[in-house]
Amino acid sequence: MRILILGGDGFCGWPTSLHLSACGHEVAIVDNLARRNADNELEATSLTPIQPVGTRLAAWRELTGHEIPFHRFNVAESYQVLLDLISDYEPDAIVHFAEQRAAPYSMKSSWHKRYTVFNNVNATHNLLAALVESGVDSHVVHLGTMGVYGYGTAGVKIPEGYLEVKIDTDTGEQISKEILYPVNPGSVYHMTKTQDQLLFAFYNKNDGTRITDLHQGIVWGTQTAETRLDERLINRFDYDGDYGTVLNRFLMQAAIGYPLTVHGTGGQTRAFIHVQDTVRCIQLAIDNPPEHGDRVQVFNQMTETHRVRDLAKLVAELTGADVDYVDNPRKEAAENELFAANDHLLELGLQPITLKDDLLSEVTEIAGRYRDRCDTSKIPCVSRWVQPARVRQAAAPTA
Ligand code: NAD
Ligand code: USQ
Repeated sequence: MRILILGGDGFCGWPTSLHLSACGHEVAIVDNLARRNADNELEATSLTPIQPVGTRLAAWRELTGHEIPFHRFNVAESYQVLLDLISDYEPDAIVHFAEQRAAPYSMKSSWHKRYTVFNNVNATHNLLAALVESGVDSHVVHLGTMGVYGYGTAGVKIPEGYLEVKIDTDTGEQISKEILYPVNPGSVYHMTKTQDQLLFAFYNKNDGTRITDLHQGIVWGTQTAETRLDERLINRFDYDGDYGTVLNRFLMQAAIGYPLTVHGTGGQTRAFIHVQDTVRCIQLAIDNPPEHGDRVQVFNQMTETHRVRDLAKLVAELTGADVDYVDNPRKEAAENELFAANDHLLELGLQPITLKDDLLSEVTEIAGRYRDRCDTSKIPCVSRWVQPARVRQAAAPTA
C-alpha cells in the first residue's frame, strides 16, 4: 500500500512510519516540525537524543534500503500543497497525527488555546476537503483520544464511539437510535478532538469518506522494534510539565530520584497503551478499512486502565521512589472510575503489552540511561486550567 503519514516526526508518528515501511508499504511523511519548535519555545528537550529528520531518514535508508520521502509543510495552513501531494501520491491510506496534542500546552494562555484550535481543526478539515477535491479515495486513520468521552461512565461501560439510546416519541412509541457518545472534553486540546469527530461524521455522510477514528488512551514507553535498531532512530521521550504524560514522567522522575508528582489525591483513572501497541493498532486499522458506505469506524485504542496514585505506588515499589502529592493545576474530577470497551482491536488480533511486562526495562533502558539529559526545572506542571485572577472573580459575590 501507499501510505501518507501526517505528523510522522512525532512520538507516535515516527515509530509508526518505520513500522509500516518495515512491513513493505510505500511510506511518505508530512510534518512542519511544530513539535520540535514547541521544545524551543518551552526550552525543553526530549529525554532521549532524537536526531534531525534528515539523519533519521538517512539511517533508516542505510539500515533497510527503504526510502521515506519527507515533506515539510503546515497541514493546517498550506492547503494547496496538501491537495497537490494527495493528488500526485494517491495514497491508499492517510494516517493523521498532525495536531497539537498536549492538554497543558493548550491551556497555557489564550495564544495557546487559539493556536491549538486553529491548528487541529484546520489540519483535520484541510485533509477532508483535499480528499474530496482531489477525488482520491484514501482511508483516513485518525488518532483521536479517549478524552472525548470525558472520564465518567454514567453507569455504563463506555462503548466504541456510538451509544444506543431509546427515545419516547410523541405518539407513545419508543424508538432506538445510535448516536455519537456525548462528548465531555476536559481541555481545549481535548475539545478539538471532539470537533474532529463532527468533521468526520459530516464528510462521511456527505462525501462517503472512509474514516477510522482511533480513540487512544495515554501512550507510555519509548521504543519499538524498529526504533531500537539504531540510536539514530530513537523515539522522543517527553518529560516536561507540558508534553510529558503521567506514566513516562513517573518513570523518569524515579530514575533521577525526584519525588513522583501525583496531582491532588491521584484518584484520576485513565486509559493506557504502550507505544509498540499504538503502532500495531494503526497497522490493524489500515488492514481493516471500513467498506464504502459504512459510517465512521471508531476503535478505543487502549489496553488497560489505572488510577494515577496506583501507578505512582507501582513505580515507587519497583524503584524505591518517594511520592509527592502536589496541588492539581487542572480542573478535573478528583476521583473517577473508568470502564471502556476495547473489543474491536482485540478481535482484530492485538495482543497487549501490559505495564507488568515492560515497566522495569523502560526505567532502566531509557529513563536511567538518559537521566543526565534531564533538566529538573522543566518537571513542574506550571500550566493552570483556571487563572488565579479568574478564581477570585468567579468566587466574588455578585451584588
Ligand atoms: P507529537 O506532538 O509528538 O506529534 C505530532 C506531530 O505532528 C509533530 O511531529 C508535529 O510537528 C506535527 N504537526 C502538528 N501540527 C502539524 C501541522 N499543522 N502540520 C504538519 N505537522 C504538524 O504527538 P504524538 O504524541 O505523536 O501524538 C500524535 C497524535 O496522537 C495526536 O493527534 C494526539 O492527539 C494523539 N494521541 C496521543 C497520545 C499520547 O499519549 N501521546 C494519546 C492519545 C492520542
Ligand atoms: N498527572 C499527574 N501528575 C503528573 C502529570 C499528570 O497526576 O505529573 C495526572 C493529570 O492530572 C491527569 C492524568 O495524570 O489526571 C493524565 O495526564 P497526562 O498528562 O498523562 O494525559 P492527558 O493530559 O490526558 O493527555 C495525554 C496525551 C493526549 C491524549 C490523552 C489521552 O497528551 O494527547 O489525548 O493523554 S486520554 O487521557 O485518554 O484523554
